[in-house]
Amino acid sequence: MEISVVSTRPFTDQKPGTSGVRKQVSRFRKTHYLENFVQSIFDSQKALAGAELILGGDGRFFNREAVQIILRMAAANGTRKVTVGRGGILSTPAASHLIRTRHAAGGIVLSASHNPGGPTGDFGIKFNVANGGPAPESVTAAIHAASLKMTHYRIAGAPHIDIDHVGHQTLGEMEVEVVDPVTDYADLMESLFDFPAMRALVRSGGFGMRFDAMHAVTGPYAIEILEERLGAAPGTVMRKEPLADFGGRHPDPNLSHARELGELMFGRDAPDFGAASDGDGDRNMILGRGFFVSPSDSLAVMAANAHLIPAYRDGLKGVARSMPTSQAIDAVAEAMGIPCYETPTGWKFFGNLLDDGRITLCGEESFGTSSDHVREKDGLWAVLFWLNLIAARGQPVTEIVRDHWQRFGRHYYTRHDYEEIDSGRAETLMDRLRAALPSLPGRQFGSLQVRAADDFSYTDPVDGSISSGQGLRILFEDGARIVFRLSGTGTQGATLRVYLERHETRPDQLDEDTQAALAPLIELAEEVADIRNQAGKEAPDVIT
Ligand code: G16
Repeated sequence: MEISVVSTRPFTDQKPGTSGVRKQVSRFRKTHYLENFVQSIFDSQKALAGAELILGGDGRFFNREAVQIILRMAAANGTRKVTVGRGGILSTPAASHLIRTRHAAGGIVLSASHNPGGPTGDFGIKFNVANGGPAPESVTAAIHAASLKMTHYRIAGAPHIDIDHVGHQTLGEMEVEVVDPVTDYADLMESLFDFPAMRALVRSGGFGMRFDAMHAVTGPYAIEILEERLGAAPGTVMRKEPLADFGGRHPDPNLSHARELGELMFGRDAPDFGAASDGDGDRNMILGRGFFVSPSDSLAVMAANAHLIPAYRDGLKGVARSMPTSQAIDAVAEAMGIPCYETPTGWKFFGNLLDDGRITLCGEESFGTSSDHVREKDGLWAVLFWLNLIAARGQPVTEIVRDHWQRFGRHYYTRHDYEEIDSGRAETLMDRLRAALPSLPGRQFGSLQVRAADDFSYTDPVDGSISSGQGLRILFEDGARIVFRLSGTGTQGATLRVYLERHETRPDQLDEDTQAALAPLIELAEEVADIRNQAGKEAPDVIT
């Protein structure tokens, strides 16, 4: 096998964001762009030499080409073995599981998550470490530093490698094993949940469900688990064929992008349970009949009911949420007498807490929840958790959530996204707001009094590492909050996220419209950040 050492020059835009490097496909196809980033991984992660690497992605446009390039580079960089999902496919949670069960030194996951795909869409690459989770900041910083010094990369001259048939082959000294992407993951799910009870529920003629795979990676996983193993009616899984461009839509599980599912669930004769996942299978949306479960509520309900699920029967060690996620889970943790950690946005921050046995369950407002069964968020796991819950409680989704609100109060919550803002203007908006924070504590805005205002900083309780500049918080005396952050996953300009929350305990005030219930906070956010003038935006582009 011939190995080429190819001269190259650094790209200055390969700093991993919230979840790896995400860019437009056209950027990734620029000569040497992908190769440089991959070489940065091999240069900075010495443990990969002589070890096993897991490789797969969400099947979007450029996935197959990228897999071929990475296999040849792995062979040229001394990797002992690469285990790759058939067709180059692995959902993000399935990749995490494989890294863990194979005791691999790490994994490369190809995905831009919920971002659109196709030749004019986005592509992404991220490195996961040996615990199966996204690389922590120390590792992404090392990869970034290596990318800035890049002078050459190594690649094996090899013919096209067959990734479409399960089996073993060699590439020079390196072994390549192609595995079925679904089986191990489906077995894991079966070990966590009460499949007999769930089977009885979905087969009882009185229960209907739909799962929207959004033409993304979860189609084959959902068919195997929901239709084959649990026996749900054929057609339960909608938009089940994975497509390289996701059928031209965003594989983003919310009511705008999972439109047909939304119409079904809010229409006449709606099924009992609806759910969706995203491009790479780590996000989830949960719907009842005519009812949307906010991700933050979903996390809190899961924690409060975890003892009903076989895998969590012995209780939770602790829980965690990202800072902008609502405090609904905090109320549950307090009632259960278990710790609740508040981390920055990004799944990587949960890794140490999970590895150290401090938490069992964690989640984020951005439609992500998971547990210690893997080190990624897990869309289908969340769907199965809810299905198990419905079977165990014998109640529909709506009743489960309303009962929860009666017990813990309701944390009204919304996120307003202002997209494609000029990056300079977005930075200026944040700088001005940051500068104004010290003047806010003690100030009264209508019925709201500011208790504290800060720029969130996190000290990891396990390794002591500090992550600062993680979002601007305005905290009110009654527990309400407004949080401002710039997204770390967008690919065009900047996205300003404004997160708004207040707690309501009056039993007759728990069923209000979310935007109406938060109207005073929404107005106040505009007043303090001056979004209209600073960002040139009259209204948010997306409201979740
Ligand atoms: C990624 C991260 C999540 C984060 C989300 C949004 O999810 O894994 O932890 O909450 O991005 O991040 P941001 O607010 O910075 O855009 P995914 O599903 O896109 O991989």
